Amino acid sequence: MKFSKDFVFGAATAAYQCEGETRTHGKGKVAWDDYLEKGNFQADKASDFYHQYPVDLHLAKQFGINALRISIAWSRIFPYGEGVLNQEGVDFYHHVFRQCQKEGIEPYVTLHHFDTPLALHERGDFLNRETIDAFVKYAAFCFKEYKDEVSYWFTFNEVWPIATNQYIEGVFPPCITYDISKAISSMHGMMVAHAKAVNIFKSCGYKGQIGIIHSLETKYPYDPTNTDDIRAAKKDDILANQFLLDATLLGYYSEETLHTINELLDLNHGSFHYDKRDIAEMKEAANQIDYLGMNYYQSNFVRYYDGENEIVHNGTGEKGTKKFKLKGVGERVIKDGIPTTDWDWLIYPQGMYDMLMRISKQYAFTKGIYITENGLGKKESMSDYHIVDDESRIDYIAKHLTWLLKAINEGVCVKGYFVWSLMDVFSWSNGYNKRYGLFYTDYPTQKRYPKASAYWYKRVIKNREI
Ligand code: BGP
Repeated sequence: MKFSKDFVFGAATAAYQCEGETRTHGKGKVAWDDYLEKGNFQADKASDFYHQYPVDLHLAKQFGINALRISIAWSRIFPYGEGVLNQEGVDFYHHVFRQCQKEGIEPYVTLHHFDTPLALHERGDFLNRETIDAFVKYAAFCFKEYKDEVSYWFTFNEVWPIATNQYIEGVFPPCITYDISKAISSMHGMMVAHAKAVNIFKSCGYKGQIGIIHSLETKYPYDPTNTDDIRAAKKDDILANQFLLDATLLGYYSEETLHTINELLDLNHGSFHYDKRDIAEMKEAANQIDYLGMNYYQSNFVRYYDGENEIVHNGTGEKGTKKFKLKGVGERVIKDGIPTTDWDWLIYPQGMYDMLMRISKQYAFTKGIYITENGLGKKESMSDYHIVDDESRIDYIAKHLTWLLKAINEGVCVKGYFVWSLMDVFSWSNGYNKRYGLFYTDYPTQKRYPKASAYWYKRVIKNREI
């Protein structure tokens, strides 16, 4: 049971989480800038990728990693989202991509990773059709500008987490809570923007490939013999997974999906309207995408819940503080015997396999899936001898790769796997004490130190087996 020679082993990053220089070199603001200023941590300098990228790319290369997920910061290119162009930002990514070429690293580039320019965010983000139009122009610009340097594109990173964190859980700006209508409409807005970008990419005949990334968590009934729990898990799945899988892979929302979404909206006095032309655009894109990106960290066990909304975010790593009870959907609970991280994320590698099998069966999707993020977030420190012995991360990744290989052996077309993250980076709602990197970032000096997991991953890549 080995990974094939052409299986891609990579690592992932995102612009806002690693670059730093958030307000300099002509970069326009994003909503996070002001929001974080009121809190306990900032995204400057993050991992200083803006200056350290040659170091990071070289390290990746030395450790056998030949593919890297990078995102372009939209507001570094268009400071206000549209109109004025910041040439310095355009050039920065040329430098990064050329350095990738020099090191023999394939960049997998995401256009939107949680960082809509502030000017558009303030006008409603993806609830406003103007943002869709601006995104499509920005995407078209990047396709053309970087056509000789980038062959693998992703339109969006994690549509559901953006929607739920902005409009249901309230932990991403604009920090609105329990507004299901806004969450659904913003997901639809992003899916239309994705579809339009894909269709433009294809109509221009670029040589590269394109897809989108979803965060997919398998939803299991807490008690598999209890019909109420089964229904709760199904509803959670439709809201967080199936709505987006339908839009991406079918190009329309199935009757089952719409039925549950409307039921949920009725209960919350909300509504969802869309234009028929959106569906035509989505269908065209569904036929044309080249692959699906799947981020996988955890799964959920869902129990029937009849009460009001109550969501508590664990943003500090104090185990057992997270709560998720969503009115009309259910309650996500910890299940005995299943380990959790300090942030209460359930470690359940089988959930990755179950989701891969489900996508291939339900949607008969054979074009190829990349696991675009998977990894373990933990509190870590480095010994005096610069050693970070992250056995639990190795164990986490090894178990996920084992289930991944099982899915491949059973016929699912998985083309690659990216560890989140290459080096330690800034974590959106957790700051700097949650580390994921294969390389330890010593933030005061910005030096990188390979963790035990980096050496282990290097062996896996070389031997093509776990
Ligand atoms: C994904 C995001 C990443 C990254 C990761 C870990 O949802 O795409 O940007 O942040 O999760 O999340 P966190 O940093 O909240 O632990």
